[in-house]
Amino acid sequence: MDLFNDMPFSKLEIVKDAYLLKAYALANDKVLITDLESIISQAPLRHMMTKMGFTMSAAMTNCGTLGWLSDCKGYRYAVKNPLTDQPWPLMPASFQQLAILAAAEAGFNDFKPDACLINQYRVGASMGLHQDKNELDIHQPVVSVSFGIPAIFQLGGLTRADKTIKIPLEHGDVVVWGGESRLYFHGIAPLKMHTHPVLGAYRYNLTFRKAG
Ligand code: MD6
Ligand code: FE
Repeated sequence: MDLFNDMPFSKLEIVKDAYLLKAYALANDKVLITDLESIISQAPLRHMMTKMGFTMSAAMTNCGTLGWLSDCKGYRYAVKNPLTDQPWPLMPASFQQLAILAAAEAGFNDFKPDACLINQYRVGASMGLHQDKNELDIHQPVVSVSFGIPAIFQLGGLTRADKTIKIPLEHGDVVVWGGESRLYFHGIAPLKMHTHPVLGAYRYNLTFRKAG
């Protein structure tokens, strides 16, 4: 599979060290979606609880060596899916290749993702402003892939009070960020009603990380 760079995409530096690779995953969306459906069938999506006892509006699952979890004990990575007591599904080759090539496209040349968090949003679902800081090595970037209906990504700064910029994300878009922007607050605004021809009224986001 060397198809990733065969279709046109554009690269935009949103803020320092954060890149939008517009339509980067479009060339391979069929195989990526097939692999996504296989993961979801092995490790079903579920709504996790926050430490404060709220139910998250995005449903989540994982693949890779480590999976991200949230419950009454807080946020962490774990090698097993607590719902099945099994390891998370393997990270498919299609996912690994996309994440590594996208990271390199943004200048991060030795990205070694061991965790892929999968978020599923229905219309109206959102994700509040947060920082990704549960990973051991924050020198590694995060690669984020969007499929399905569009969303508005909010990107702020190092404090929650910093102003955010709004970045529309559509099916096939990839965001890569690390370096100076790695700990910036970010979130997803409530999704508006749309329908995607393959995925229906849902958005899927894959975030790849080196967690362990
Ligand atoms: C989302 N993304 O796009 C949520 N985190 O649905 C994230 O929380 C995220 O896109 C770190 C890096 C990139 C992201
Ligand atoms: Fe995040």
